[in-house]
Amino acid sequence: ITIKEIGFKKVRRPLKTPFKSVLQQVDEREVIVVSVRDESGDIGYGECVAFETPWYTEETITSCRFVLEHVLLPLLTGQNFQHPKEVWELFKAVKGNRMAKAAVEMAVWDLFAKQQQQPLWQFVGGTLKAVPAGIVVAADPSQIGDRVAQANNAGYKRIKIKIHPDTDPFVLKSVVTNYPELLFFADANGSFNKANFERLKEFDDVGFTLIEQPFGEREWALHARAKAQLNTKICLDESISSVDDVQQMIDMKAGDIVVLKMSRLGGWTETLKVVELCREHSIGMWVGGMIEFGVSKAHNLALASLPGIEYPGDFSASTHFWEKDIIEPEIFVDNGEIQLSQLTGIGYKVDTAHLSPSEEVKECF
Ligand code: OSB
Ligand code: MG
Repeated sequence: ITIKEIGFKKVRRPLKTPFKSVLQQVDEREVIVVSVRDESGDIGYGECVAFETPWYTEETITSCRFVLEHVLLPLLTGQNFQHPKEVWELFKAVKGNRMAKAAVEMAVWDLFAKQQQQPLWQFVGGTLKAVPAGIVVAADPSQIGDRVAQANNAGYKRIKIKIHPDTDPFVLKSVVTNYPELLFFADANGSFNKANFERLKEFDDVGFTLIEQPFGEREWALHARAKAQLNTKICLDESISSVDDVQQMIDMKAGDIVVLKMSRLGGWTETLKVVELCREHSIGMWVGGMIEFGVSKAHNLALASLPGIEYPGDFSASTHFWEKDIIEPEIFVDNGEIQLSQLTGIGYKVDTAHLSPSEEVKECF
C-alpha cells in the first residue's frame, strides 16, 4: 500500500474521577488520534497515548506531536509497503520516540487488516473471541473497599490495586480475602527501593497474583532479589520498553511476567517479537492500559486475543474513565468479558466529528 494521507486529531477529555497513583494524579487526558489513508480510501487508526509531562515515560504528547509531524510524516512520504512490519524498519532511522512511532505504526497495521478484509485480531494471529475484563483501582486507601465492591458488581474478573511503601498490607488483605473468586494484582509503580526491601515482603501474603514493578525501571538486581525471596510473582511494566529489556529480565531472572504496552514498545512489530520471546521462555504476559481511548483499547484487545496472553489485562469499559468514548459502538463489559469485534481492522468506527478539528493536520502526498 501507499499511504496517501495522514491526519492527527487531538482529543482532550476530563476523567470522571481522578486517577491517583504514587507517581501522579490524572484529572484530564489528552491523546492524538492518528489516521492513515491509502489510495483505496480505507482509513487505519492509531492513538498516541503519551502523557502531558514525562511522569510515566520520557515522551510527552507535545514531543510526540513534534516527532509525528516533523520527523515520521516526512519519512512516510512516498513509501510503498508490502507489509506493516516495514514501517518499523523505516523508523529505525529515528532514535527512541517509540510512543510516537507506535501511533503511526499501529494505524498502518489497522489499514492492512482492513485491506485484507480481516479483523485486526485475526490478522495478527489472535484466537480468543472474548477477553476477560480487568480494572485498576487508583484511589485513596479509604476508597479501596468501595471501589473493589463496585468493580466486582460490574463483573470485572481482575482488579489491580496501586500500592506504595506506606500502603497497609493488612487492609488490603482483608479486601482481597473478601473476594476469593477474583484475581488481584498490585502495582507499585517503582515506589520501593533497596532501603525498604523488607517492607515489600509484607505484601507477599496479601494474596496478590503478582506484584507489578516494585522497583525502578533499571533495577534489574533488586527485582531479581524480589523474585528469589517472594512467593508472589514479580511482573515488570515500566522496565519493559523493548525486546532487549525482556531478554535482560530473563537473563537476570528479574521477573516472571511482563506487561505488554504496545505504545511504549513502539507498536505491533516490536510487541509481536516480545510475545514470541516470552512464549519461548515461559514468561507470563498481559496487556496494560494507559488511561486510553477506544482506538488504543481496540488495538490492545486484538493483542489480548493472541495465544499465550494468559492474565487478564487493563480492560475497562469505554464509560469507565469518561462519559463518552471516541469509538462506535463503545466497549462494554458483559459477564466479565469484552467481545472482540467481527468487523475488519480495529473493528470500531472512530467518531471523528467529536474530535477537535481546529487541531487537525492533514498532509497529502
Ligand atoms: O502503571 O500500569 C500503570 C495508567 C497510566 C500510567 C501507568 C499505569 C496505568 C494503569 C492502567 O495502571 C490504567 C488503565 O488504563 O486501565
Ligand atoms: Mg503499571
